[in-house]
Amino acid sequence: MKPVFVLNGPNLNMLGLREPEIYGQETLADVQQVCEAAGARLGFPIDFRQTNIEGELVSWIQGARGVACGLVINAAAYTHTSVAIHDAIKASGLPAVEVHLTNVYKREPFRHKSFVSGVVMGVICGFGGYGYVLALEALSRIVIQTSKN
Ligand code: DHK
Repeated sequence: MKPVFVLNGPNLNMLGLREPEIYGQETLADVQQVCEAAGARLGFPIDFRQTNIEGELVSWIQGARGVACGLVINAAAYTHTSVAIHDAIKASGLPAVEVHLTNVYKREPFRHKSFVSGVVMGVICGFGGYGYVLALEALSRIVIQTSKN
């Protein structure tokens, strides 16, 4: 089985330290662990990455084409700004799920706009690291369905 790329954007390396009243106590290593456990259960390897650099995220999405079976992406702040990430997801031709730890719709209005939402299968937000597990479950259904067709 091809891996699922789980891609994380800027400042997510600071989870656990960063505004814990908003983002919680979970670290990115904790999130990686739950993703790997979910991947093992669902039957696909997880390639889990984080970067603070927009272009690196774009290159990783490009590199997923033909290599990964799908993408789970938390582009963090780039969600609200990046046409480049929007274009890269579209060009990848891969099923993708957008994830946010927090419910961005309960937060500042600038977080209500996403350049990612229009090019993914669906969006999960507000459930902390568990949202990544939900995204992987949704993705596995899509991948299984597509492989049957
Ligand atoms: C993470 C960020 O860093 C913010 O810039 C987004 C997202 C929300 C999250 O909830 O995971 O606005």
